[in-house]
Amino acid sequence: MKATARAHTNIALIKYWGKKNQNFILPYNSSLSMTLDAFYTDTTVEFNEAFTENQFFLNDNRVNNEMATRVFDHIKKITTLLNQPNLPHFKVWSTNHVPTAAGLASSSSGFAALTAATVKAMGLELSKSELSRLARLGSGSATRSLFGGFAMWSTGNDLTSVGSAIDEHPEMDLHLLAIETNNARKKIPSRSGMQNTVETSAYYDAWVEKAKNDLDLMTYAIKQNDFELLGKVAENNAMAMHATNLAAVPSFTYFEPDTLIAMQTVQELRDNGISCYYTLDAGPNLKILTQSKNIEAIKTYFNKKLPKASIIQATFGPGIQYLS
Ligand code: 2P0
Repeated sequence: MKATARAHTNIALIKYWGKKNQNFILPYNSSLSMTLDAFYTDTTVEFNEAFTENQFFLNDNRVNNEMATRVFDHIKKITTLLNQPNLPHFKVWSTNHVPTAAGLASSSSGFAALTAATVKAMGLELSKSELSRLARLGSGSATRSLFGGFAMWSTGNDLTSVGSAIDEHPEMDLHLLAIETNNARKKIPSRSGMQNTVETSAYYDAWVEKAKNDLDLMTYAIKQNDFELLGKVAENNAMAMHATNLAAVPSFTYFEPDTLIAMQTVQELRDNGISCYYTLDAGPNLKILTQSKNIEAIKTYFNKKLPKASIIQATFGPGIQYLS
């Protein structure tokens, strides 16, 4: 009863920001993402009668904190929902191939890989959609990491709010450059940040309405293979999400001084005829969306403007994979 799964992280182009149900992790709005090749998590789960306790190892180190509790709770939820509540103790080994420098959250790849490895170790085979529903109970963004290319997570109820593939093998020439200007742990976790915004921001309802419209535009851009439209909609959607935070009580932001410099740098590049757009999540590091021909020019310009920043490149990654 042992299995290993690999899941890649994803970057949301239409953001998930706020839950209508916190127990079941049901979002107010549907979201859409790009799965990334450069960043992934490998997770092995083993159930064994010989084990006397549950254990979690992250990057080869035994972990015994609230992160381990979240992992154990997730496995217990899965075994209960799949009607096998009396399995033996288990061990989980997880390796994150998500460089800290990328400033990307590993909870999307982490809970997708954990879910797939747990179900396979139980000897069961579920569809990606069924796995996505279970992954959601661990972390919302994990729903999308079961799928490669462009993926979507629909709002709905416990059974219908799942991820799906929009295009697992997109033709679009699309690359992401993660600009790391700050590698400190984020001050406001996304879970509490989004909840505060739902409860107090005067702009929250407007955000939900806008996210719906942006999703339609983004789906159209993908179908038309229109990079310019995709970039514009992604950038505008990210800024709208961050605007809801500024209007929360108390107000908060993930922007740092270098975030604003990086945004200005993207604008300067555009003014110079180099097509690129940005998005950013619950942290200060900008992610640039661009196409092959512009990558070197963007790197060179950023090296001048923000010489201390490290830049990591990615493009489309695959959906869930089983390594054993
Ligand atoms: C996203 N983020 O769509 C958005 C954009 C951050 C900003 O999903 O509470 O770790 O575990 O469901 O998935 C980060 O939130 O939150 C996130 P939970 P999660 O990618």
